[in-house]
Amino acid sequence: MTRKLTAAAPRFPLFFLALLLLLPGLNPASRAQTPASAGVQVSGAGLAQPAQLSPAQLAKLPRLQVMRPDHDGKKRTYSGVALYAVLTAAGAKLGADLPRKGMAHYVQASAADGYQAVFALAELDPAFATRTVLLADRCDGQPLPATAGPYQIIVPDEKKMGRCVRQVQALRLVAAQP
Ligand SMILES: Nc1nc2c(c(=O)[nH]1)N[C@H]1C(S)=C(S)[C@@H](COP(=O)(O)O)O[C@H]1N2
Ligand SMILES: [Mo]
Repeated sequence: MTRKLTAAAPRFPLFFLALLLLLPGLNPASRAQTPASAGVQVSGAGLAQPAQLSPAQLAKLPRLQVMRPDHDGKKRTYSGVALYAVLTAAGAKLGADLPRKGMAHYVQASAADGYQAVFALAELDPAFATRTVLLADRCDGQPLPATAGPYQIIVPDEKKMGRCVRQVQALRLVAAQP
């Protein structure tokens, strides 16, 4: 009888702790990052305050297609919106509205797993670039797999895929420091 009680007692606090972790606000794992379904956050230089673009807001931007091989060399057609259009939709001041015409600004993209890549702002600006860097949400007509989506940056003609950031959560506009 006594044995039974001592064995059960330590389980109780653990049970309640497990219950508390089910509450999203108290669970460190769910607080660490915005859920992917929340869309994409745009912040930094040129913005009065950070903007959280919802999937519905992103869906309203003009859609474009980009063809490139995937990591296995298979030719794929990605579709989505221009990364530059995402910045504009967030209300970011860009180009000539930035110090030094934005020539020393870059966009730092961050993913759910902490992976990051940067793009010079001019690389994304249609007034400069001859290619479109995409915030894709579809590949060959299908929504991106959970491991890549809901949003992946697609750089059309780059030989390696290192800057094709999967599971993009945030874009930050940064001015290079002198
Ligand atoms: N979020 C995230 N995106 C990422 C990476 C990563 O580690 N995390 N690796 C990059 C690299 S180095 C490559 S080659 C491709 C690989 O894409 P794949 O895993 O879809 O083949 O994703 C790129 N995007
Ligand atoms: Mo890579």
